[in-house]
Amino acid sequence: MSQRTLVLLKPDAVRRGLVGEIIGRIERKAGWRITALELRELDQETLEQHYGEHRGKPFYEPLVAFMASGPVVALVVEGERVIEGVRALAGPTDPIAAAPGSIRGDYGTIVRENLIHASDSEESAERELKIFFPGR
Ligand code: 3AN
Repeated sequence: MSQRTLVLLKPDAVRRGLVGEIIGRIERKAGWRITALELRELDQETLEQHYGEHRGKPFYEPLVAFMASGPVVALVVEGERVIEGVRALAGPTDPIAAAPGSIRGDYGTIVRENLIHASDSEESAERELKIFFPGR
């Protein structure tokens, strides 16, 4: 089942020079394709749309501030079961609990600064792709 997903390489990944490493892992999965890619700073409106479900949670304000602290790399990735697959490459939210071999498990220590966002379902992917790549 070919799908599309939204991937964001967060400001920590860009600052730490891990963009190539992370994109390389995605590119090396057989048959997946990057169909859009952009380095950009996220404004408050985009972040509020993207993280709206977390509004009111204690980590929301610091999360939005972190995501606005520097450029991110936004990508559209297409391919077989890519939604589940990029989530598996990323590992769980808490990088300390993430298995070595996953992106978060290999490079992260802090829950907020966990390097990568990837849509978690077909519904989320559709919603998030409209926010970041309207018209695609
Ligand atoms: P995931 O990105 O693994 O799907 P979500 O959607 O639950 O995780 O959370 C979105 C982002 O919010 C996470 N990637 C992380 O940066 C941040 N976050 C989630 N839970 C916490 C927490 N308990 N403390 C600090 N930041 C958090």
